[in-house]
Amino acid sequence: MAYLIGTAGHVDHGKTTLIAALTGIDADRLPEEKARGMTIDLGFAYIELPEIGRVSIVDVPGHERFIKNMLAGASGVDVALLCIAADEGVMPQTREHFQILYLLEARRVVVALTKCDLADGDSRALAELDVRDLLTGSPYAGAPILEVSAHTGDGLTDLKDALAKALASLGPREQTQSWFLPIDRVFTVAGHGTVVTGTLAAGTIKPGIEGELMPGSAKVRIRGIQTHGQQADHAEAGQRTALNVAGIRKEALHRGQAVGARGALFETTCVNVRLAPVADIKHGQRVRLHVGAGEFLGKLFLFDEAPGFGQIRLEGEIACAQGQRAVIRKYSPPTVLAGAEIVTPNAQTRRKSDKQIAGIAGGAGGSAAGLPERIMVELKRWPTGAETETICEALGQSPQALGVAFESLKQDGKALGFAGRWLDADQYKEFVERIRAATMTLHGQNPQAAAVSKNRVVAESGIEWQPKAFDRLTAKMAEDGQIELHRGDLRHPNYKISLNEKQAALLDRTLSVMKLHGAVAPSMQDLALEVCAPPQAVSEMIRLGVETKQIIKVEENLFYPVETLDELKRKLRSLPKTFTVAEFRDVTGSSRKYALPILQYFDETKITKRIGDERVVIG
Ligand SMILES: Nc1nc2c(ncn2[C@@H]2O[C@H](COP(=O)(O)OP(=O)(O)OP(=O)(O)O)[C@@H](O)[C@H]2O)c(=O)[nH]1
Ligand SMILES: [Mg+2]
Repeated sequence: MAYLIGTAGHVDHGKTTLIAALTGIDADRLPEEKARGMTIDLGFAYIELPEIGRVSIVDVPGHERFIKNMLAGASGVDVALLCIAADEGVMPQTREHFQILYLLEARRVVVALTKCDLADGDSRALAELDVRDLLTGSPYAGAPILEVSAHTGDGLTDLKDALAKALASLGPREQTQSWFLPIDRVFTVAGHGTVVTGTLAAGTIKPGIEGELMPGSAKVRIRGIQTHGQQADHAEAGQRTALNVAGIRKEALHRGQAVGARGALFETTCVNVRLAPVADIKHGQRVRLHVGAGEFLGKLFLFDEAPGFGQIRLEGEIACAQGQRAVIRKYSPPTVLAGAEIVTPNAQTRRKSDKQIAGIAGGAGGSAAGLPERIMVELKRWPTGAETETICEALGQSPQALGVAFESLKQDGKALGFAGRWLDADQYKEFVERIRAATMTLHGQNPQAAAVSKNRVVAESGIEWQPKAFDRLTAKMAEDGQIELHRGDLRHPNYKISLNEKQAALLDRTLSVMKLHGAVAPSMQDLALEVCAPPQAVSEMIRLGVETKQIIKVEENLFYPVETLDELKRKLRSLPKTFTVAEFRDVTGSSRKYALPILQYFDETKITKRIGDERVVIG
């Protein structure tokens, strides 16, 4: 398990010095930082902790002018090391950083009361009271406070233990399938090419895989990975990670972009967010959205219909992931307005769209891990089934991102898809019943038809789907024996054509005469003469016989009663193992005119099989 510790605290409160004392690493890497004795941009280190192992550290600047850089490094922090100088106590950026950590959902806080060698007992006690006040009422109320001095080394061992304990108390990180890395630094290494660094925000990553860079939508290949300054065979979420990337020039890369697995990220200019306001927010106000390692300008709009949710329309393209945490600041002065969770990364700028609002509220549960559940919630809202695109839009996900979730729902039998149209299992059951009931009703309206047309079932059942989706649905029903397909028409399995007495008698007579003729089927005229009925009436009887499955059409104008064909099948058995049409003709006492179509029908129905000029019985 990989973890990230992030420093926080007011300028000059000893963050960088403390990290150096704990790890031996000077995180101030810029010449300007060394010259000014002040952190300007993010610094990185790592620490070995008992029973935890190696843990990444991000050191942030405390000066208010560099809050933007602090925000770039503060995402994904497992344990925040909040540094407060014992001789000064809580100061403005102590509060501001603390608020940001809370909004970005840092999981634990450990407070270091720094520079204790400079403060007497009273000042230390006063500072500690200050800190307790700050923590009270927050999720970090029970955070440990440790007195330390980077100069004398006092309290450092206890601090390490407290950090280890805080990390050990964390549950496993939420598992996500798709990796992505917000980029906070870009540089080149002689002989290696372009390197991007960041805190791996989700998933795991191995050398050799491909990723997508956003914004820019470029494909990149991960040539190599470094963590904690060493080559690594993989990196995990939470780790500071350096990726040696091929396929992209350094000039095309900058902080604020992100690289990730296909489908993990969205390139977007409009996001819907769940808001956690900490100040007054005005509808239409210009804001700074801090997501990943980037700061982006845009306008914030509030949804009247979905309180607690808003939309940010950005001034340019940004990269973000569904469920990602963000901070919103005022454009000027840049004070913190709210925390945010990206609920719809690729939102549409249609404020009043019902679909979108409901989708947002449905997505309030929030994380990528809950996608199947969120699809199920969404499906319930569409009594006639939802299109894949509708669900993607409502959840703010790409079809690729939802593919796995749909597949797992299908596997579990919770949802069914028919040519891009989805139903949950209960809806499907209801649809099956509606289609069966509609089919039965239509049978009743035309009792002598063997089947009813799909179009009429569509109209009768009110399931007005595209023909392709409806076909898939009825095909599945047929597979499960819930409906019968009859040359594209539908038939209820329990339906029996009802004939009146006269019809039944005429059909019986027709069948008897047909049977007498065996394989040598009479012409319609002859049959009519023998049955003593008009040819039209006999022809109608043959149609009814076919629909009731008592007569089989072997070819155009050639019909046999089922019993006659059964008899002919029996005759097949008296033939040699392989036999010719002539041999069949002779055994049935017919002529080629009848023998050949009958054998072809037997071939089709897998009773016989043709091998060259001969046949064998297979069925
Ligand atoms: N006496 C004493 N001085 C300290 C201690 N820790 C830090 N300092 C001094 O305080 C000053 C600021 O320390 P930094 O570590 O740069 O403070 P910082 O919080 O990283 O500052 P920014 O990154 O600019 O926000 C430096 O001159 C340090 O030498 C300490 O434990 N005791
Ligand atoms: Mg510093």
